[in-house]
Amino acid sequence: MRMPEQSANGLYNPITLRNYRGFPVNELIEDFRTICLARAVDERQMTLYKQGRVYFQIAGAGHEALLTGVARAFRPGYDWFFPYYRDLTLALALGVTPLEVILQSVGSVEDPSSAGRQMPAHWGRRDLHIVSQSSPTGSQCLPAVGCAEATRYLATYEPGGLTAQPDEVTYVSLGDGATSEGEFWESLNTACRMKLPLVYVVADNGFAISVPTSDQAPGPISQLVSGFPGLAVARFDGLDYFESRVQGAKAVERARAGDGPTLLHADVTRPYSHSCSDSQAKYRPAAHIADEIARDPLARFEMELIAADVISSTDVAAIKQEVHDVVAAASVQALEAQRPDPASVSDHLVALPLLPSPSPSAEGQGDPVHFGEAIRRTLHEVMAADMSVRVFGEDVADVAQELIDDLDGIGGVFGTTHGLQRAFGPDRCFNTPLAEANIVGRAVGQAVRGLHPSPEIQFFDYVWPAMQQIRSEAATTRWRSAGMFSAPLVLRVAIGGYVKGGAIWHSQSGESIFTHIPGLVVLYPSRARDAAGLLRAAFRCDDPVLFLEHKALFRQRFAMDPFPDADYVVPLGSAATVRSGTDLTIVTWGATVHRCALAAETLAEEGLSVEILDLRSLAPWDKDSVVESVKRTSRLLVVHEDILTSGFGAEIAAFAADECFSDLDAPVRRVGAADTWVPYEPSLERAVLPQVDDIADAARAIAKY
Ligand SMILES: Cc1ncc(C[n+]2csc(CCOP(=O)(O)OP(=O)(O)O)c2C)c(N)n1
Repeated sequence: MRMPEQSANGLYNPITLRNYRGFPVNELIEDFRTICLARAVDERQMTLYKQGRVYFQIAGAGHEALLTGVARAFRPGYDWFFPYYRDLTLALALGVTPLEVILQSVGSVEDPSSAGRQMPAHWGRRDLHIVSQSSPTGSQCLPAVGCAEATRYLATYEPGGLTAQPDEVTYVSLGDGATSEGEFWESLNTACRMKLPLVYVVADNGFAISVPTSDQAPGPISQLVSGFPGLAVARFDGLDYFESRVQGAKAVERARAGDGPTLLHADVTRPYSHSCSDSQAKYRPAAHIADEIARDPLARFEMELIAADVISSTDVAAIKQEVHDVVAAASVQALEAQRPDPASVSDHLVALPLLPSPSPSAEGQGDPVHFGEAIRRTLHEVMAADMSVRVFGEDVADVAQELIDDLDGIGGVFGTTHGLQRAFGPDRCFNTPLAEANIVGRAVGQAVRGLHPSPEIQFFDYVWPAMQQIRSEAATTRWRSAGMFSAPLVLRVAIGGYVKGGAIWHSQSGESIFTHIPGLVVLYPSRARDAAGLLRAAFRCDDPVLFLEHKALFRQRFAMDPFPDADYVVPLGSAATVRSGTDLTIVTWGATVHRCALAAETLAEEGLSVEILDLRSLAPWDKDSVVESVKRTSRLLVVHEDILTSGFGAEIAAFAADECFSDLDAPVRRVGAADTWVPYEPSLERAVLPQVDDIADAARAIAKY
């Protein structure tokens, strides 16, 4: 072959336009260069780690041929990518530069993926559609499904002018070990049922840190998934660039054509230890490691290209020297690059909307409506105004679409979503599998694409399977990407006890577990007016909101209000004064607001004037109103339904100890549920959850102090 010409961007482009094995040789040489580049980045980062100049390192070696081959079928900035940490070569093939990779490793503020917040190999670039990555293995699969769903919805409805290419494909990758995660299986369920344009790449390097694949599962992943209807599955040698290219192209073509998802199971190697923190010599015989090194995909590709006269060994040497120089220069530049300002660590946690306090005249004039009805009406209102809002969860739809004219439908087990499917169609209000991670994870993927999903968790007691998606995906998206991505979603969850017939798995509280999550807004209304006003506020957030709906309030007369006017929007972090008083402040929220009001009436008869603040919003919460009230009353009682130990009341009490100490004439007290589970039998439940008498007794004790 003739010597390649060096193009302006430094790539070696052959003058000849011939193909080899059906592929243009210039692409083969470009991909060979990308593989060499990835290897050079790995090696440089290992050196930097040994020199103590980066703090973590994880290699992409062994996966390079697979990823260059597969990447060829995708279009950066057009398709969408949910990679994992071993995908260095994919990132480079899509357009991430070696400098950007090393900027993240050194923790520079110039790292475009996370501004120095995330460990190395956590990819993310908005312009290339590489969605910011988290670290939990497998959790990316569900947002990837949501992203693929969003493609379809956006291309069909173009809500608010937002659109998508109808033939976009979503890429998601994971290791063989990560396929053991439930989220992977929950994602396959929906990918197949909805025939989504998704390509799964399972890079099987035989190990999950030290655990061999055979210890993970009863068979290879391509065999395990073989029963999924509509899933195309291919197992192949991921060390073979050409085969990877063929399989990648087939999968992408299938997805683009609307024929559904494909799972590519590629056998690859891991010549280096799992990461810099691992030493594989402890669990892999030397001969085994040597064998992997001998099967190096870089060497194999190189030998084939030389043997086929696609490239000469002189070209190879020149390419290796060129990428070495590029990486060395990138390394020097990254080491000199600016580090983040420690004062910025809390930037990009949330971007709360500034909402003015509504005028009292906006509180509404009409007939009072129940708490649950206020939520139902607000959902109708929000969905009518904004096509990007979609409501989904277990039983939230009305009825099978073909029966919609014959039956009334259910619309949620509490009826709060009743009529949404009828009014807005099955693409906007629909049932999901009975799988909470699936519900929230798909919402995250849709939110990242600009939609404003509103997933529902039927009972707070069943939110736990979704915890990873709430905490590790939704709540971290903005922070971990330094504001490049956000995950605006309104997660509605029915919570609480004081309902006959509930028990340990239908009556628990636990809001403090969520107020402990930076990046999550937590709202907790206690009456119809606030339910509407806070739900409206929730949809104005560009961040995830946990909207807690107390089950015992849905049909209570005392929680009824006229449905407030559309401009009644409750500012986040603003408490409501339920009752003014001078002797004692009670801070509370949710179903204990009414119980505190009853206690206050009794106490008033005894001459004690109680002020009640309903926080309504727990993250953020209204510190100013608490300080202001305690200044006047000098006494503080915090009441909540959640168990006492580590309940949110502990946070308020600690805050008061710091900020209100000089104003207090008595110790701050708390009333909460006993530190046990909520039982079924009514007298047992009464013994656990705070009652009016408990509140009154605590108030008297503080007043007497
Ligand atoms: C949910 C979760 N559990 C544990 C870990 C720690 N961890 C990081 S990588 C890894 C092994 C993953 O192996 P595999 O999926 O096969 O990918 P590979 O590293 O081999 O490419 C583990 C256990 C994690 N990041 N997330």
